[in-house]
Amino acid sequence: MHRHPGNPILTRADVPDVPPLLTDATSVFNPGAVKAGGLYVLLLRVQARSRETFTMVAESADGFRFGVRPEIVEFKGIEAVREKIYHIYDPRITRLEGAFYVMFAMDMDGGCGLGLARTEDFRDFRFLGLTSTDDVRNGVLFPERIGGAYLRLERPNRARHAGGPATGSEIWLAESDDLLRWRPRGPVMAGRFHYWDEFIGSGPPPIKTRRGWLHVYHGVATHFGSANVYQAGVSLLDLGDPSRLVGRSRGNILEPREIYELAGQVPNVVFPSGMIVEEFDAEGFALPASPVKIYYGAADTVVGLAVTTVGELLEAASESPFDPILLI
Ligand code: BMA
Repeated sequence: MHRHPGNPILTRADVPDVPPLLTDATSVFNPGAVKAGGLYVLLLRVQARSRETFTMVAESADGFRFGVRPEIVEFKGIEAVREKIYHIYDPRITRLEGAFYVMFAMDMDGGCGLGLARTEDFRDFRFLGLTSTDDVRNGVLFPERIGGAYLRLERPNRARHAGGPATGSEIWLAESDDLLRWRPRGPVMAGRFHYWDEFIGSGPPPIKTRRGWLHVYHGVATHFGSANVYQAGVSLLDLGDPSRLVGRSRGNILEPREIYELAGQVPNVVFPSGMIVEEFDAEGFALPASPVKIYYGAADTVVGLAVTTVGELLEAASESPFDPILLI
């Protein structure tokens, strides 16, 4: 991955005030991304000095100079959820059957849930429902039905860093008939303990290529004394049965190195959450030569952009793993 020279492409200074809820924003990070009507659109996770979390929309004609709209996204209908929702965050955007679906984490007393909203224009957002029953995060929808079912990757939260929030070391595939009720199908990949990706979670929604579903994920190394290090990696899932892992990068493809990744609210974090692939063939497969833009949160404080191509990601996903047993 190659960092954009203008990084970080969004900082708190780019976030307009939306009084009374948001003035002098603290941080902006972990954006969902999509290209819609020729414009690059980001859904931003913005934190205020109250540490309340807001979702805001940013737009750009070139993919790196973004303007943030001076409004807070309202997910209409979310008031139907009976439980108190503390935070809505880390939105992932999937274009599916002509609309945009946004899947996000919802922190509630019972743990983290996955909420789903739909929009056609990034102005009006309709909350469709809480789509999980267990503690789970990093839900990403596939952009089409496979074998008749809607599919998503999700990360059950069954572990915890010392003193940190619940996390997990397995990514699962789940299926649904209506996008609202999901059934787990089985594990897709597991963390590789002692190495870079001990705890894992999906990044942006998968991209269809002729070789399989290209899946960028984050991995957390927890074996350092004072910090957990969040990095990005890539794996490849079988086209017809995405529960089958067919490739995985041995090392990470992006790790905290720049000062804005090493220092901030949560140091040593790159967290990929949005990916835009520019070129597809007539049947909807991403072209190997296509440029790819990956938007990521850096140190839970700013937004970074890293670029590559589909071909480079496929190559990285074909590296041999350290141990075939770990390539489940
Ligand atoms: C994860 C999530 C992300 C966050 C990351 C680093 O568990 O909460 O939203 O960016 O930790 O703090």
